[in-house]
Amino acid sequence: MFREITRLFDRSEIDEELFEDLEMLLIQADVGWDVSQQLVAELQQRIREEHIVNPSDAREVLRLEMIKLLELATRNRRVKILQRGVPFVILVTGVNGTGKTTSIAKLAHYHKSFGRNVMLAAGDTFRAAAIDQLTVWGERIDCPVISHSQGADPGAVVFDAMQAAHNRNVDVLIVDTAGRLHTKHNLMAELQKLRRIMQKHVPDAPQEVVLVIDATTGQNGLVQATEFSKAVEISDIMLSKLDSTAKGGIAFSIAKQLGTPISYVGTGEKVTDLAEFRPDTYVDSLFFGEGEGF
Ligand SMILES: Nc1nc2c(ncn2[C@@H]2O[C@H](COP(=O)(O)OP(=O)(O)OP(=O)(O)O)[C@@H](O)[C@H]2O)c(=O)[nH]1
Ligand SMILES: [Mg+2]
Repeated sequence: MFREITRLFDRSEIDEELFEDLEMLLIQADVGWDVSQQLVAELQQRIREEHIVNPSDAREVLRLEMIKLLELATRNRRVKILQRGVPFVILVTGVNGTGKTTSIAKLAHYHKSFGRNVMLAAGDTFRAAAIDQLTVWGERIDCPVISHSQGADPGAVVFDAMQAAHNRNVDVLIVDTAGRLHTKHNLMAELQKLRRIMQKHVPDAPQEVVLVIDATTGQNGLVQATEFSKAVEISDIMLSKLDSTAKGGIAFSIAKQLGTPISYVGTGEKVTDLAEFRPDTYVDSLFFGEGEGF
């Protein structure tokens, strides 16, 4: 999709058709109607004000405007301080199937690569398979997993995990949650309960709340993100399955509408398929297929 946008500027002059096609392509690439309009309007204005006549210069302006949009949200990123002896708790949320459990394994691997002591908590007690899946990941990446049986109270799992994290000098505790609580009220109540339990041990836990959004769900991902951010304060977004979509424009809607920083991207099913999100690398990879691994 973005390659087509790049090609759009391979013409001899800037004309009205360029803007019409650009808007259409942006919308098709999941950028969303509002943000697409905004980007086209900004581009037109700068072309006028800066007397730009060369289409390739116009493309560069668009590229910079898109980076700026993503950087606005990135600026909201909180500084994270990992203190020795205090578990840094990461709560991972999201609708079912978005890639939470896989992302937890990736985050665990990421933190382990810095030499941190990582532990996982199987807070998704809804299905036995969810607990097994996390356990298998734990074995694969050599990471202890605290779990109870299916149907157990996630609060009890988190309570045990917090205690175990303290006892075993864990630096990073990552908590899985169920994505299937159907009403927003239940979801809110559950996440708030987990937070209270964590805070009995660590007053500012969870220090990171990651919302996993499946990039292939397009604008629907934005709707989910809006709902979740009403239930719990999201600190970071993980955009998963970017390898499975040719679009990727959802990042711009998220940045604009939510202002929540996208911190990570998932680019495959392996633990190593995680990258830190960088606006410039992201835009370049969309436009030119560059920036391997972001
Ligand atoms: N291609 C690709 N697949 C991914 C990525 N992240 C997760 N997946 C796949 O998406 C599917 C769902 O992933 P899970 O981690 O089980 O998702 P979940 O949110 O924990 O799902 P539930 O526990 O059922 O709510 C699995 O088949 C994963 O391998 C990614 O970045 N790229
Ligand atoms: Mg899961």
